[in-house]
Amino acid sequence: MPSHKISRRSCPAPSITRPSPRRRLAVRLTVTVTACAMTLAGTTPGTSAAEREAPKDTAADRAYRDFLDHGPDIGVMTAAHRGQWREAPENSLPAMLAAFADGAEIVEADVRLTKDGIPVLMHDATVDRTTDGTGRVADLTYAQLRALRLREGLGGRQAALTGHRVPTLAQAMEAARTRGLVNLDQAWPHREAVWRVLEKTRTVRNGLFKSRAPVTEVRAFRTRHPGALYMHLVDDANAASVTEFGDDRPPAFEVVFDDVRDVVADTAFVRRLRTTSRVWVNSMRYGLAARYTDEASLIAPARGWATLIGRHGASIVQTDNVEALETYLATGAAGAVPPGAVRVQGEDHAPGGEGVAYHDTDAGNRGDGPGRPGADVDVCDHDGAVAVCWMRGSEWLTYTVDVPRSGRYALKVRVSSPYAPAGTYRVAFDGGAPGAAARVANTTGHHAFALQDSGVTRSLERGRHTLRLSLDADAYQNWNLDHLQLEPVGGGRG
Ligand SMILES: [Ca+2]
Ligand SMILES: [Ca+2]
Ligand SMILES: [Ca+2]
Repeated sequence: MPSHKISRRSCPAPSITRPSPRRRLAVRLTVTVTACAMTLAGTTPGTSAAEREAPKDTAADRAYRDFLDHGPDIGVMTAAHRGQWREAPENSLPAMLAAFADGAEIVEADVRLTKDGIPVLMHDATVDRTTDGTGRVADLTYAQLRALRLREGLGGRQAALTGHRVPTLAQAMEAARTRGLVNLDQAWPHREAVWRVLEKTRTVRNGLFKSRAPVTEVRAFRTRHPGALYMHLVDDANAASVTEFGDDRPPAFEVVFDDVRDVVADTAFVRRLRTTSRVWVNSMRYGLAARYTDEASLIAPARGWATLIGRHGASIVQTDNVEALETYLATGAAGAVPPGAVRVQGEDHAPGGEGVAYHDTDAGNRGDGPGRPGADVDVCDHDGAVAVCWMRGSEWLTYTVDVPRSGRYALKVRVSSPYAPAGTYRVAFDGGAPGAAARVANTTGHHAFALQDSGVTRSLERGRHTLRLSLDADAYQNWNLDHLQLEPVGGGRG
């Protein structure tokens, strides 16, 4: 892991309540400097014992207080879906630690019981997708589960194996104790076993229960465990449960709507929730908050996070893009093109038809995305990421690129694929010969886009260029192309 992340981990989030998303950057930076200074001081021989032992206000303390704060000026909290699965396997300890280090106040984790009753982190009912084993979690002892290795990212049969193991809930809670909250998804059916783990690990204030169970059932649990943090899930089917809570509403509601006309998406409804509680929304996929998604936010925040926060009252956003959401909350921008770089969308190929602007192996657009009228290029809409899909051997695409200043550029491609190998392509500039084959790495999902180095660098004069990307005919090809990006190397001076 890059060193800047390690240093951020030792620099807690701000202790001041963030007044508005846009002011977070200033607050964060100030506190980061102070906290880093404190960390350094702590390792200096001259520091007094009293200073070293003074009780610290941890990131988890602040997340706990923020979670219970529903005032009008509260900042938006970030929840990391299954942890930072782009850096380590989903629901693994390093994925959880990376999410906290990258600024998440809450990490979502899925809790299941092993055959011998140990709560562990695992999303699916079986271990097949995310490990090198097979079978149901409920049919495996913890010892059997512990022998398995987790696969990278979101897993899948072709995802590489890592050295990481399935964590117990106890291990996860220990890891979270000073760092933040853990959203205990799928834990409700075995909530008493989970509660015992929280008590044993002294992390009652870190564990966030959630359910959409009948209010009487929720009330019984909260009466039994008054210290438990609880969030109630509401959609149009159980919106009335909000009223059933009476004066004893939980500190958060998770609001799920597949259409902006849903009752729970109504601004008046959400405003009422906000008087007593935080409002949690999910931006990972279409249908969780209409079409407001992470990927849509990366194209324009108004298509996602900005509208969820501004119009739909979100004060907690669960995301698959922690760093991008943190950047948005701090600066108001998301998915920006790096300084000096040029980005071309995969679907925005040069004008002209088959054999001129592109070669596609089948007629028409096989995807569900907005292709160009009359063009055969296949375009898909992956939860807001519009990408060329159904990419097959021998196909090629031509792009027009306006280079802002002369210099040397490195080509990166934002791609996705659940396969390994996923495919190979070659790049030619201005009608020249194609270069060496570049490999597309497995991103562990068609919907899991990542910016990858192509290995291609090229000196380009300021002005218009053509770039042709062609897929080797004799290689397996099954990947999606969101965009291409030329980034200046060494400042891009010409
Ligand atoms: Ca086609
Ligand atoms: Ca195709
Ligand atoms: Ca695109």
